[in-house]
Amino acid sequence: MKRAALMCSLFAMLCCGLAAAGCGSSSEKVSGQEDAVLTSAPNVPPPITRHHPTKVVVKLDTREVTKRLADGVTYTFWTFGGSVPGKFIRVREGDMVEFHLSNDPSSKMPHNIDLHAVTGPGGGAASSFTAPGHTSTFSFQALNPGLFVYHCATAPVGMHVGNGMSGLILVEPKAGMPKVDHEYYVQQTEFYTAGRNGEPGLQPFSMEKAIREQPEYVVFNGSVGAVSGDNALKAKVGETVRLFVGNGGPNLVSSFHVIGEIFDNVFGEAGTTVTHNVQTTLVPPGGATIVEFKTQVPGTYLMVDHAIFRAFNQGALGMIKVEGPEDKQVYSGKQNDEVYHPEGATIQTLGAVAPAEAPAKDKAERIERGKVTFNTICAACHQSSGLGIPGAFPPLAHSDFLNADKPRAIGIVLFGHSGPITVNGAQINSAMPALGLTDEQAANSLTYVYSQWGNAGHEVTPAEVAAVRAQNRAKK
Ligand code: HEC
Ligand SMILES: [Cu+2]
Repeated sequence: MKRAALMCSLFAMLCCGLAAAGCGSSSEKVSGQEDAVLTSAPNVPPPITRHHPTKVVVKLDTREVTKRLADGVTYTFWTFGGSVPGKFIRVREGDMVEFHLSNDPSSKMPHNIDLHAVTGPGGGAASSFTAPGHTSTFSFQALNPGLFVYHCATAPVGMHVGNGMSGLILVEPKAGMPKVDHEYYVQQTEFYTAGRNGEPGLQPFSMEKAIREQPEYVVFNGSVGAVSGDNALKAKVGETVRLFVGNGGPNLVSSFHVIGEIFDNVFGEAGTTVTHNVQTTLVPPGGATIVEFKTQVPGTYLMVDHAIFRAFNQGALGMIKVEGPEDKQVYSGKQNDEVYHPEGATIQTLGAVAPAEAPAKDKAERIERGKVTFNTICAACHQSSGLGIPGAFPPLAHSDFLNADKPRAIGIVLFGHSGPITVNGAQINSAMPALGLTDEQAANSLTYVYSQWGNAGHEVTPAEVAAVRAQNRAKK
């Protein structure tokens, strides 16, 4: 907490003063080439010791992997490099970055990358759009120093980000960063599972909860407990700690706080202005911060989103274990390794579901309501025209597949579908997630779809949806 030497501004030595017309465009000569060292959270690649810009080759892949989200709960994460958050990338201001994005052949979805460190359209998104089994290459110069979020920007963007596709890239200033004893990578993200928090099993993504910004999980480094217990961050008394903190969102602003510590330095929004003696700092989705502190008192410090139900009920809780001699003057209380008792990794389930919407009274009302559901949920993939996107999302317009089998279509809307199907003569082998719709919503959206674009005009009733749901339950 005491102001140490590192307190003076990390980025203050930059060229970015008012008069620096050249700020952001590097006049230094780029020489040499190296491969970027990429690390998984909470690890950070080693500091850059070069005094000149170079060509840095970054090789990152996208993979869809099913892993633990919380105890007893699994999730199919879409990842950069196999885990959430994506690999940490570290370059120097002025570096020429040659980016190779590979999409694993086993992926169901195309992916791309938008790096907020890029100056150029889409942050690289269009240039890096990559089908499964392909690699895209593009280059950019890291003009501005700072800590930047990167994320996937493939439609539906919210779903790619919400499934875990975000990470951090640090562009070190020319003058480098002051040495600290520990650097760690912490990224907050939320997950919108169809099942309630703690509901066991493989949980599908809920587009509806994501649109309403009501996550079931808010976590650091990809899962509940990822930075706790044996995986806690570690430091010794008297050491300096720098946290590179990102927020992948997709929706929530983090009120980042370490219980029992005061940040000596905060590079707010990961820019160049340093603030001292900060308790809690805001990290917006798609934004980052750098915080630094010196430890003085041993114990376990909880890292939280101070929107506190997220910490104790949804998973936004990590630990920093500080070991070493006590300093009774700074803190004289009874020391205990468990200062706070988190109320458990998972989580109480409370009360009733939102009251059900009154059922549509006739087919016309069903179509009208179904249009709303379609446009808020289905159109992200199938497009509001119903034409889909060739190779990624099948058409619902004039769909022979849809019109041929009503119960099958109901099943797809309720439970999702993966694996090859043929729609109007074109094969598609992709995945539609289970969307967690109510019977009423499923009935209305399908009735709308059937009423449009030359389709068969069927009405789908909630009773028919309920029957498909019951049949599916019986099969299990
Ligand atoms: C996240 C993207 C996504 C969303 C959202 C989505 N779908 Fe799909 N849907 C797909 C994909 C991908 C397939 C093909 C699945 C496969 O290849 O096995 C598909 C297949 C289908 C099919 C069968 C194929 C066809 O063209 O007839 C129907 C019917 C369907 N979706 C209806 C809906 C409805 C209705 C909604 C909204 C309630 C919806 N989908 C929301 C991606 C999506
Ligand atoms: Cu993606």
